[in-house]
Amino acid sequence: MDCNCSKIDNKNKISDVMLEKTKKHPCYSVDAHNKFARMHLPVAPNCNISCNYCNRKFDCVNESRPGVTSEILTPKDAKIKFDIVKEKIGELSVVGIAGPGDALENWDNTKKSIELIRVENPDIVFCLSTNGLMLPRYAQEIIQLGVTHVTVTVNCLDNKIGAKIYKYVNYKGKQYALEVGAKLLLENQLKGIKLLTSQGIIVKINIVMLEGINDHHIPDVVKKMKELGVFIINIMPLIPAQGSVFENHPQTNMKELTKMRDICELDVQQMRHCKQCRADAIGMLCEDRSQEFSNKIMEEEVLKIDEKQNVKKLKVAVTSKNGRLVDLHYGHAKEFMIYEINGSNFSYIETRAAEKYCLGIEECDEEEARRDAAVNSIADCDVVLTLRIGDNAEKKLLLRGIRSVIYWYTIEQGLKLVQKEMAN
Ligand code: CLF
Ligand code: SF4
Repeated sequence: MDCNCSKIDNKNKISDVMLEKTKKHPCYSVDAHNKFARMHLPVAPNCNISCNYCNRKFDCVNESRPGVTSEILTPKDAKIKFDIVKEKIGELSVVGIAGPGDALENWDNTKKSIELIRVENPDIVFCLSTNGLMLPRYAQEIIQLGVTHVTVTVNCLDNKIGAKIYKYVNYKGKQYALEVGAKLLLENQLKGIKLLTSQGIIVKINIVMLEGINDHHIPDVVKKMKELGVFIINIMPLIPAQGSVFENHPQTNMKELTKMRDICELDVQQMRHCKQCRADAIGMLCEDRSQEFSNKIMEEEVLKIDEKQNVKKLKVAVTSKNGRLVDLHYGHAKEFMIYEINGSNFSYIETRAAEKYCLGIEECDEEEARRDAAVNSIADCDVVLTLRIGDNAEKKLLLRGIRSVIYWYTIEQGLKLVQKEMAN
């Protein structure tokens, strides 16, 4: 089947750049679905609404099939995983954030993850999926961030129907139940979608088809979405999730679903190749490779990379008066700030008391026991980063395998110097 991208009668103006990107998006372009791969980053664990078809033990049902919840990644780990996946899957064209909760309810993680990847990968298409509650709040930031494709789940336009689908909505610190919550959610969805489409963002609408609840109403939803200029509609079957309010609700009949898509196709093009994939799905839509990149395997991969780069973790004892600068003589230190350097990263671990042994004379000749106490307190360290140090103390440290690095300025810059010196 050909990609329909260029034939779409959207009211909003979609630029050629956006259409080109869309041709590489396996969900938005049927022609791309077996040529390009997508990768989901499971960085969004929290959700702000309660859908009756959802069991929080599973990934967000608005975009996924109920199953085992994906493991959460930090933005930094998501970037590492992306780098590894990109190296192994040449067809990778899209990075999406689709849960396991709501991408916008976890905005800081969503934003950070995309920022980290985008810097080095300007050609990647960024995509996210949301229930739409926070869209008016974040639409502008989404656009600025470089996200070009957004999926919003809109199940109805009617508050009474909404009350049968949503138990509550948490918004700005308050909880709104049933019809009131549904009204708020719907208003924000419509406002947010308009904000996106009017600025050329490509929007896909997911609708979960619920027998006897919203099925008769879906054509109206699609007509409204057409008016708002959405690009494509994905009517999804309900797969009742165990433990959810709808666990005994009938599964959507696939014949009825096809009929509904045929009816709605007259207004907006329909997605018919959705795989309801996991929040950590990786690969072509028809071939999920997420198991190849499970967290355990990723840890091993990272270890291999570290070994390859001969990266060794280093512990550094820093002498500082104010906790920001390396501005204290080793012999005057009453305590040491301990940092760990791991590859190009470093982190503060703790502050340790050290018995002060020098009374102010640079070539300190205080009694051995007090010097030994200071060395003992940092015996597990590889380096001392200090403003100055006497020869005797330096030798004593060296005998224990601890190198001294003399430096004056910020701790951060000093640690970078240690990294550099120890790498040579
Ligand atoms: Fe992921 Fe969703 Fe983006 Fe695709 S999935 S955030 S639009 S990159 Fe695709 Fe998976 Fe169906 Fe979603 S097959 S569930 S439609
Ligand atoms: Fe569950 Fe997704 Fe609904 Fe949130 S938006 S309650 S995660 S189905």
